[in-house]
Amino acid sequence: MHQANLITTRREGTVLVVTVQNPPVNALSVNVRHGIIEAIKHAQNTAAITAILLTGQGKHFIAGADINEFSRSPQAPLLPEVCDCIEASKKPVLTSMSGATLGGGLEIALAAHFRVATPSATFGFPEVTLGLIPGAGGTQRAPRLIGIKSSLAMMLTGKSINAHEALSIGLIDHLNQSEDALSNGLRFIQTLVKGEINIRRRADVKISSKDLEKATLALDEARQGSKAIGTSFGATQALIEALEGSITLPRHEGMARERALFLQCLGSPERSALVHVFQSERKVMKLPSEFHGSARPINSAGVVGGGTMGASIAVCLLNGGLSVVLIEQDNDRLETGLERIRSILQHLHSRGRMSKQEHEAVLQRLQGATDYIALSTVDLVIEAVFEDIVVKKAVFERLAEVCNPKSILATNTSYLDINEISSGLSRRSDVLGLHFFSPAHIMRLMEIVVPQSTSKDVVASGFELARRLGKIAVRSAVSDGFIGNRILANYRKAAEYMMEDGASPYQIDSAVRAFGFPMGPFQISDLSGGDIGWAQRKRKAATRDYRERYVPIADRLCEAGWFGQKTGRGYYRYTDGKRIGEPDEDVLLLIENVRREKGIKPRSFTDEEIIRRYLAAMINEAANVVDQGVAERPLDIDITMIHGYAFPRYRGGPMKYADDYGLDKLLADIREFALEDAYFWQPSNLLQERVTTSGLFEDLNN
Ligand code: 3H9
Repeated sequence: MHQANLITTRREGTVLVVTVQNPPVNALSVNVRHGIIEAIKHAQNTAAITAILLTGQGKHFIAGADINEFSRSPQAPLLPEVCDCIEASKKPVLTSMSGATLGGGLEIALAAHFRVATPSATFGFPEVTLGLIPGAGGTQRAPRLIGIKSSLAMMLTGKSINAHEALSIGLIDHLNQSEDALSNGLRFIQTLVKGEINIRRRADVKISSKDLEKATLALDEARQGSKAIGTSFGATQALIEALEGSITLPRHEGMARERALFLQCLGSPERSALVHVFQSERKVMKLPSEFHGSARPINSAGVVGGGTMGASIAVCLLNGGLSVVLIEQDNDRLETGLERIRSILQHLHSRGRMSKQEHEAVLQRLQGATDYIALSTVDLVIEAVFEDIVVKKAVFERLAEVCNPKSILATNTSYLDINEISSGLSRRSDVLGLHFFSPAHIMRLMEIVVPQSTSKDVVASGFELARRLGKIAVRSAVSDGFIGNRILANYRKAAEYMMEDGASPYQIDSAVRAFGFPMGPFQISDLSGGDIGWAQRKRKAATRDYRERYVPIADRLCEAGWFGQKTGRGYYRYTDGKRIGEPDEDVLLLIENVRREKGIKPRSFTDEEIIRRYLAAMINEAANVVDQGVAERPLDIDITMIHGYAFPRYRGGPMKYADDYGLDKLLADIREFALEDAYFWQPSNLLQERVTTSGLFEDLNN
């Protein structure tokens, strides 16, 4: 659309209808801001216009400031000016909203004199999720309309509320029955035109002393709560400070404070990281145009294997509206698998995540069978049996025989070579990896693993399925551990090397948590069970490169039967079934023994060095993964590590973090570590190339 057309105006009697039309979400880019001011000014100067109706074309009213403008220098008119202009209008301004009204969009609505909405409308201040605070008067106008408590609740969480909630807290004046925002707005505005209602400006509202007391209390509570989050969430602190200004400062000073805090957040690394993640989450889901329109319809699915993973994959598919057949080897296993699925569904229902009707409908769509023939009509099969190539190959041979020729045959393997699994099949082009993360019905990440021979429509179908299941899908080529587990294997090794060299597992976990991960690597190992990795290490022992340093500590724990939480002992001791472990002297002794046997003289590590090594190992392997075409772009790594491995979102993912840290500094770190172990610390070719050409990983994202 031509820039000049981002705002249209037309007359309906004496009402000026101003429509924002800036698809896809009517973001407030500079020409929109300019157009709104022009329209408001025009209305002031035209005697025949008695009121202004502001609305949005398409699904959403306005989804906020234009995120793409944050990295450029701001261009006038700025949003605060637009809001002030609306508020100061001598003729009543009404916003009529449908779909999403977010961030700056809601600030526009707050500046207007009246607000009406359709039943589907939602409202929110998501700024904090982007490392920002409302920067166009939201923190000053919202408390004057809905009070500090509701403002805090909306702004601190960034979550949207629906139209009914908005009406109940006084955010909107009227909730219409129909979805036609324009007609609704015109109907409401007639009452204004007739002069039955006076203009109400938020600026004129004074907060009473009783409200002031309550507000101060609410802010204090928020301040206590935000301490737990840590200083990295600068936006949270700034938000509380700005809201405080709405009760302690004269309005113009409150506005000035908000602006200063907004600009401070705008320039922060957290803001840049969070916007990078927002945009990357959308980019990973986009397939090149040659894939468009080719997805096969998927309405029914089979899941082979009713273990923990198979059951939670089945729940995902059922929740996505598919009918599901679970396949198990015999009736007992089948009943156990079905029971697992039913119990997850029951849990979701009892937690209010699923209504009674939905729960009943989902159960209707679930079936079980022990004969593969039950899969003959399904559109998709996901194999989730034991991680053993021989077993998986046998399953796929059977699937190729019984499934209809249009069906997609997927494996949920997390490590195995899918080219090998499908080798010898007559229909290799139908085979795809759909790697869910555990628990599949909760974790949003899904790696879509594409073997060489897979057809385009099968890949497109994988992405379409992910969209339907509400997943974030990342495309990966076949590789040992694909994107995520391959990188994980490397930084886990770095953690083990540090443990053997002198850092305790408790110090490493604590340093990793302080960086922003919810758990350290040894806590995770205890949670997932040490036996899984043990079995894998035994399988790989024969093919391990002799130059690779091997730390036997994990094996020793397993030999003692200490598999982690499930056995009450692992790296930590879990007394009385507690899920938070205590450091264990016996484990420290065991580590000491290993060091003594190997003649390692323990040395101390600072937390800073632990993080430097942990992340260098992560980023270096991630660069290899991009270099070898396993991940398409650095941003695919960022999204995988954030959604699958809890890399702190506000740091933008490992590749974004590396760009911010300095790639030359990172390479220097790796070269320094290589002096001790040149085999492990081989700098990635891609990293070296980026440093030589003074490029960033970010440059490879587009
Ligand atoms: C703010 O307002 C600050 C102010 O307080 C102060 C200023 C002074 N800008 O999500 P979708 C794009 S901070 C630019 O897939 P859905 C998005 O990238 C802002 N582009 O659709 C995608 O592009 P593409 C506060 C935006 O239907 C396309 O729209 N606002 C923006 O699933 C479709 O997006 C927010 O944080 C934007 N603001 O969900 C709102 N928003 O097609 C963020 C979206 O090229 N937005 N795009 O991939 C959302 O939450 C969702 O997009 C929304 C629609 C719910 C609106």
